[in-house]
Amino acid sequence: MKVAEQAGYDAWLGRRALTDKDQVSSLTDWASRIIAEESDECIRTAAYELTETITAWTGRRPDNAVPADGGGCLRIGTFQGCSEVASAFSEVEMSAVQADGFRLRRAGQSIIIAGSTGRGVLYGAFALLRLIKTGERLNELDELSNPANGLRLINEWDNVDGSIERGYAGRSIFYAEGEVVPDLSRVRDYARLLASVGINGIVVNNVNVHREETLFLSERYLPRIADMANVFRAYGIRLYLSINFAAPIEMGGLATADPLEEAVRTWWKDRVKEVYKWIPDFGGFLVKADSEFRPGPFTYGRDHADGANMLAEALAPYGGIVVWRCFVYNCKQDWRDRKTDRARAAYDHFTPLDGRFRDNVVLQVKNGPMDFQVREPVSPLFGAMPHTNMLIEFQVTQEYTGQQRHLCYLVPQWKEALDFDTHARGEGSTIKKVADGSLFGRPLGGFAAVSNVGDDANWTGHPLAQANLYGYGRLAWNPELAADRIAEEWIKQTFGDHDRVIKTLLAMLMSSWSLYESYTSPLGVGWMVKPNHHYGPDVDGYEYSMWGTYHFADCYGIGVDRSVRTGTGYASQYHRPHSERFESAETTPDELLLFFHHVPYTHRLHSGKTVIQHIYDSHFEGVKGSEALAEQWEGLKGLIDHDIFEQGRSRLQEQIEHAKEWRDVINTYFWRKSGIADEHGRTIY
Ligand code: GCV
Repeated sequence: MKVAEQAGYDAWLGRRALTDKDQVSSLTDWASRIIAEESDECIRTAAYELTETITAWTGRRPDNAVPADGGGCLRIGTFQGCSEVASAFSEVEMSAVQADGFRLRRAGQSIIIAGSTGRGVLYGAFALLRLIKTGERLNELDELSNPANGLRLINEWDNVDGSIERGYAGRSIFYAEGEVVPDLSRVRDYARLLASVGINGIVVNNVNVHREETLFLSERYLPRIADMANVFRAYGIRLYLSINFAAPIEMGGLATADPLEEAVRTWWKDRVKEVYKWIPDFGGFLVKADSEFRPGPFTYGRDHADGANMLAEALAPYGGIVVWRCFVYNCKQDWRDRKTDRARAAYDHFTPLDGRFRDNVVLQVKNGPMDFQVREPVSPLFGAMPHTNMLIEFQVTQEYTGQQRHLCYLVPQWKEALDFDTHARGEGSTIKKVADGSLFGRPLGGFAAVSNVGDDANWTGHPLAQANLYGYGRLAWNPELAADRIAEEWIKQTFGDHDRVIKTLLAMLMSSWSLYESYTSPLGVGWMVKPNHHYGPDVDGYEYSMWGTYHFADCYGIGVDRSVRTGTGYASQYHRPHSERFESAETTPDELLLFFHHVPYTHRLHSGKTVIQHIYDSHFEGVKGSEALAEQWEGLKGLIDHDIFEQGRSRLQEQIEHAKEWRDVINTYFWRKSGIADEHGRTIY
């Protein structure tokens, strides 16, 4: 069977025939004609998507004849390009639609999808299909939707040899054996998925740019990368590239990559010119510099602003941007040193540079100060650089959250970060307002996330991990959406409208993040994973954790003291009241206690339990919870696709076995380490 015909490939865009007869007959009223008169590429794509889906749903292919007798139709277009569209709205209504936004309206027998750009129309088309598929009635349809965030980016960590760094769903869909894949149809299907949730930019190669991908900026690769850009353009998505800061040396043969050196600046300008020759709407560069051994401006005594601004200057004439990552830390921490703190690094490096970045530079900051752990506080950098553009970076691929073998729906985690109030401009200074640029009045901002797809037929390995990709896009468009609403939308579109299926999957998804946390990472401690691949329990295993520097567990206690009074001082990087709250163990929330404080195992939590008892109990509860997930899934037998059912079943069985391993490894370690019984005098084992 071809991959595109296999279970899960259609994801949430499946085009099974609709079963609700009323819905089909209401569709045939207006959807039997689709009128799209403009030649804009995204509008053509929108018309195509609507036509194909409605044909599959109703069994009748819509035509494009203008209705003569006041009959209904589906009319799509922009206010400027289509007078029939414009005449359905007042001036005020039209001006409320921003660049990527859209309006959907019922007008008599017809439905109108309107935007101020073709891309907006495309998003409107996908939104209309979503409404129908989730069972909304369209009689009173009148909806305005603008994205909260200008940049809604997805980052691929794919390498040209076909591997994917932190990929858990097969090989790359973009590259194989050193080339862009000859057949781009799967890339096109990915573009559909992304556009359907509003993604408008894709970085198509790993931030760790190796020798071969450095040459993506050359004619060796640009023609095929331009082919990919063409595919994405039809879906309103601009293509970006990760670059190697040392490219002037490695590719250009220069003796230096010093950003202040004229020859280097000229070299970048020439390369940028070449890229735009091939890809006229190229988005820009993503840069990981002076981080985890990647080259950067530090080698030349320059700073991040010098490096970013040099590239920004080269891109500015073409409307390109530089996305500069803030993931920097000292990998070789000395275990005797309890003051150097990885959590501090991004803030310490970047805040002194506030105001120095050009307007077409945007800093990409991971949601937490460390690295996508199952539980971290938010990065304090978000409230600390009012004169700098910023993107929030999430990790959809589940590196530290079960690697798509365990179920972990991450939208609740992301929501918690986005709703966090930095207090940078008083109460209400939430991170979502920093990211969208509104808090500090910044011209650029938005979301970026590391993708979780590979060439597995169902894209994400675990069939339920698709919900994270879907949820990321929906949240980037509208961070106000509730996590359960997003999950329900996804379930209905992917699995249909069977009540038991919806309720069961919703309950499974919504409980999964805290469940995963319960047996892997007690009280914010994190990092207790096997080295390099980061899967499975190993308390001292993480490759940069020299003698436990990531949790400092000894026979007296556990946790990292990040207070100002006695620790690393990290707590002070937050505005008040958080800096005060995190300063003391008494006022730090339980789930972050060990992130901020080193406490004895007998320390009593707000929950009333001691730390050691919490570790012990939560690991047992985690196993029970995993067993419960598998039972819930069993109840879906016969109600969902057989292959998907079997895929889910085997992942959930694996989750139970691994949760047991986590329980036994972690509890045994701490029982031995602490040498104490639990609070009831029982031996902990
Ligand atoms: C792409 C973590 C991951 C790396 C990743 C890095 C980053 O360290 O383990 O695989 O590199 O984050 O975000 O740059």
